[in-house]
Amino acid sequence: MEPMTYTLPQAPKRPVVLLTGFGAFGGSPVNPSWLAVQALSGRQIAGHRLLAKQLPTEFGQSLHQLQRCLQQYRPALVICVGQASGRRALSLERVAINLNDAHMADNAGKQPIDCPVLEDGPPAYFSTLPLKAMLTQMKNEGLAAELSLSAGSYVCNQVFYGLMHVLATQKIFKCSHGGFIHVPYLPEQGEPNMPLKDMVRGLQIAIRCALSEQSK
Ligand code: PCA
Repeated sequence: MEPMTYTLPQAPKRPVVLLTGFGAFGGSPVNPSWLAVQALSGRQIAGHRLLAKQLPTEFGQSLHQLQRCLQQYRPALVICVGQASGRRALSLERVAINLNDAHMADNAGKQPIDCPVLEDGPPAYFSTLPLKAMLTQMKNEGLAAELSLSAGSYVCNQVFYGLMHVLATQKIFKCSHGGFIHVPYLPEQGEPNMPLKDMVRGLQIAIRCALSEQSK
């Protein structure tokens, strides 16, 4: 007689929080945005599984890879993270603009000047993260944090704009929220800077806060 085979009922998959960071660029050997999100990959917060993906610092490719991740994981929450030299605080970005205007070539040698991210896209999108609540909680925890009105016009803004466009226009993401956070340099990269552990702590606060607002 054939042995009976039992299949265990599949545990329901946990909803995903997608975190992205960028690969190194501009001559620096590291990018703190990747180190910070990587440190959180695989952890769980409020019943969600955190998943970190690295995007290349390249116009076009970065957005294609993000779009592929969005389709594959259908995250409930997306926080894209990038490095911003010159900033001394975790910068909670409010607005993504439909403009690529690169002050230097990206890692593939491309330097778009005054081009839209998306032909016929709206001029801008707002973050759908609860930025003010996140800011308050980060400050209460003793972290340097600020709201920012511009994510620039380089690869980070392009990814931020592309993310918000997908979330705004695709039905499957109508309950998903997303946005962008810039982190300062690490101490070994120069001034001003922030230790990696503070970046990681700030992101954990951001995720917890966004998930608790979403569940209201
Ligand atoms: N910072 C750049 C691109 C990649 C990154 O980490 C930016 O602010 O556009």
